[in-house]
Order: sequence, then structure tokens, then C-alpha cells
Amino acid sequence: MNMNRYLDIAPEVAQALKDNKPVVALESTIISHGMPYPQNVETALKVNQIIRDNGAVPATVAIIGGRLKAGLSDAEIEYLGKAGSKVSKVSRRDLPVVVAKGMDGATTVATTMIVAHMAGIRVFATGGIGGVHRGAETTMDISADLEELGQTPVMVVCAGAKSILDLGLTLEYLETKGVPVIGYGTKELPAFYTRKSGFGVDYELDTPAEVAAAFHAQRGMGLKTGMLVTNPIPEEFSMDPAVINKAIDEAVAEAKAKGIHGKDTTPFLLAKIKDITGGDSLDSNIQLVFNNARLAAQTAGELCRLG
Ligand code: PSU
Ligand code: MN
Repeated sequence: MNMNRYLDIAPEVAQALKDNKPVVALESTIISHGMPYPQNVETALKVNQIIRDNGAVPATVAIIGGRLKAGLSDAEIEYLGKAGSKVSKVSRRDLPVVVAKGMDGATTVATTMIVAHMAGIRVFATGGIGGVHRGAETTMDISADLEELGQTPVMVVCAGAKSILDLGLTLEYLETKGVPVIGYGTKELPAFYTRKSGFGVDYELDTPAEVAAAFHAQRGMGLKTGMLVTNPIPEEFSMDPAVINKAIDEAVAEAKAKGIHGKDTTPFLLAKIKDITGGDSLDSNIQLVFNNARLAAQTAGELCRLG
């Protein structure tokens, strides 16, 4: 099964895949660049536990010493969390040099999908995806995550997209690429910190079994696209839209004034929003990741039942 010579699959993950037991992939940029230390490491370890409690095996993806890893040890997670933004943020275009040079790297949604697919993992849980940035009509800043969703058959469970992005354009892009956007128990795209965005999704599905059945059909038809499952943050952890939208507007304005661009944009905005909201956004962020881990583990279980 371990066909790719650049890939190491953790023994527990390899065994689960061989036995048709559920596995959930997790990204590492959320650990290194998406949250501060030590909450990043605490969150990642708790996510692993939640996935286990829901009957699946966690497989955090990263690049260590130039090796693609599907499944990290707790010590490796601690290392990436402590190193933070000193570790390279690795999207699709960064892979060749990082691997050839034997570097360490934290994988974005795009790269985690690539490695998950190489390993044979079908379901991936995260917080938020990259998308079409506000002002992309002049900057052309569109995350490689969207292209990956258009070409790599992995299900990504997220809490929707943050309004650091242009949500309307992000949905248009996904439509063009043929990516199904599922609302879990909702007809509206969740906006990460809040349950609503004002934008509709393609389909509402209400159980892990329904989500698994849709993905199973997609794969059964040989469609090569991914699937985006958007899972609203639990009500009790959602933020006041006025507060969070003001923080996001301020962060976006500051990024523009400072000329932040390229791969630095998303990490800059995430850190800024956390500073402005005094940590409230971090608490919400952590809770929505837990919620996505639960749904992903249950859906992975249903997929295994389908074969
Ligand atoms: N959005 C979040 N949290 C994150 C990210 C995005 O709410 O941690 C990270 C993910 O790793 C995602 C990446 O794949 O940022 C997107 O970066 P870019 O926009 O540069 O493609
Ligand atoms: Mn970008």
C-alpha cells in the first residue's frame, strides 16, 4: 500500500487502512501557523483523542526531514507547535523543494489532501480552508486549497470559511471546479466563528451516514474532485457577528496597509484577529475544530461500512 517512496505512513494508520478501519487526516499548518503555542499543541492532542473516542485513528500530516508523514507522534506535534512559524508553511507549490532539501514543513489543507490521498485516507478534518481573498480581483490571491479540492478526491470537514475571504467568490470558484459544498445540518454556509454567512450551500445533509453516502457515490462514479463539508460551530461557542466582523475588517485593513501578501496573508490575519478579540476567537476556533473532528471520525466510520 505504501507505494510512494517519499511517504511514511505511521504503523497504526497503515494497519487501520489495511483493515478498512476509519482514519481521519489532520493538517499541521493549523498547529504551526494557525494558533499560538501552547494552545496549538494542546488542541492537536485533544483532537487526536476526540477522533479516537469516535472510533477512528488520527493521522496528522506534516513533512519531517523531507519525508511526507501520514501520522505524527505526540513529540512531533509538540515540535511543530513549538517551532511555530519558524517551520515552513507548505502548500502544493512548496513540496518539491522542501522534500528535495530534506526540510521540515507544516502542511496546508492543499498539501494535507495530497498526502492523505497518497496514503489512502479519505476523510480530513480541519478548522477553516483557504479561499478567494477579498480584493482578489486585483491581487489574484486565491488559495491553492481551492484548486486542490477541484482535483484531489478527499473529503474536507471544516467550519466554513472566514470572512477574511470573499465568501461569495469562494463559492463561485468551488462551483466552477465542480466541488460539492455540503452544509451539515444547515442550508447556509457557516462563517467559521459564526453559524451563518448569508450565503447558501448546495446541499444540506443531516447525518454522518448521508455525508458518507454522497462521498461514496462521488468516488464510485470515478469523479476526481474533493468534497467540502461545512459544519457550523456549536451555538454555545459561536461569536457575536458584529464583534468578529469588526475585528476581521481591521485585520484586513492592516494587512493591506502593511503590504502583507502571498503565503503570509492568512497567518497574519489569523494572528491579528486573535489579538484584537483578546483570545475569544481562539477559544471559538479550538471548539469548532473539536466539533469537526467528531463529525469527520463518525463519517469516516460510515464510509468504512459502505466498503
Ligand atoms: N484558515 C483558517 N485557519 C488556518 C488556515 C486557514 O481559518 O489555519 C490555514 C490552513 O492551513 C489553510 C491555509 O490551508 O491557512 C491557507 O493558506 P493560504 O490562504 O495561503 O492558501
Ligand atoms: Mn494566498
